[in-house]
Amino acid sequence: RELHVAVVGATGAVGQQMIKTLQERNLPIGKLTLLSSARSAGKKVTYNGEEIIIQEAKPESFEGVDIALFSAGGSISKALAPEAVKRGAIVVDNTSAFRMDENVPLVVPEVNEEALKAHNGIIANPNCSTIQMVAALQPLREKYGLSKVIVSTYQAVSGAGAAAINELKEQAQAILDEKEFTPEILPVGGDKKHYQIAFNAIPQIDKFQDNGFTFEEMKMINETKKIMSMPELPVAATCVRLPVVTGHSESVYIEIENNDATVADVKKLLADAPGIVLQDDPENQVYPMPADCVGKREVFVGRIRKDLDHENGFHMWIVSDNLLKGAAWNSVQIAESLIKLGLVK
Ligand code: 11C
Repeated sequence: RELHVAVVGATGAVGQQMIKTLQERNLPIGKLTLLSSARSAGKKVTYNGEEIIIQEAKPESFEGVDIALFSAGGSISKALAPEAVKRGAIVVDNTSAFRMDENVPLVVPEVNEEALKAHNGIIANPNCSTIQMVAALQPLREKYGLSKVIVSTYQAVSGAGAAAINELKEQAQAILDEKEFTPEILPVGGDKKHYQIAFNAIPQIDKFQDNGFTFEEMKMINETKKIMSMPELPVAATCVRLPVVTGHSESVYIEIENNDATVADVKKLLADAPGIVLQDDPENQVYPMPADCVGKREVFVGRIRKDLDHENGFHMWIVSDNLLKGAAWNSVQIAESLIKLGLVK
């Protein structure tokens, strides 16, 4: 049967990619409802040649909706996701509001699609930097076992939303024009200080926690353990914002349990893994870069090498479009998995 799908946060950086991804994929959509905060309501979006007016999201907006994709910020998800579920919708939520709730599956289909079967109406889409990392680590974990993960990220400004993209562009232009400017958004809209992002690197994404890690770093740590069902896995993260518009990059060090695996074995495994593209040919200077990943749904892996001191240690470089696999595409992929598994009534 044809489904009624809603997108909440339709005007945001992720919401726009959700609409585009729905258009590109073959979900049986009979009706698409586009919702947003009151501020953006009234705008028009063209979907499959038809003009749709974005409406303000309210509890009643979800009457008759089968699947609701939320990406309008944690407070809107907290207020409206339960309302959507009450009205019979399955919610795929792209905010951090419900991710660590034990009744909510946190899903990357290549890793833990089966977890969808235990859903109670809400499914959480993980943080973008977590998704691309676990998608690449899962095949290694399955074949060789995984005993440690240390990641440093190089994250794009679009992860912080459309306003942060504008901030980067305006600052870059101001610097080229030798004009003054005042940083207003990055590293975090809600924090006390704001810093220049153009021609800079900021080692803070989201707010600091009491343990000295930022919330983004804690998301990578806690979400990785939950998605992989490995609560004891040692994971450490350092998250850095770069003046890149789209495409998160990650330098990842892992230790595996098996000590016979060669670099060639790891490359072959990743080259054959679902959703992964191996781009690894140092002789010809082939490796993933964010500029090449924009608009692509896959996770790109390269620079695979064995640690020089630890025989079970490997280093790699993982890049993906943070708005697609990191957000919109993973959410739509979850919707596709729900349909495939017969979980949409
Ligand atoms: C960033 N990873 O790049 C963040 C954006 O928890 O879904 C995603 C925030 C989230 O700023």
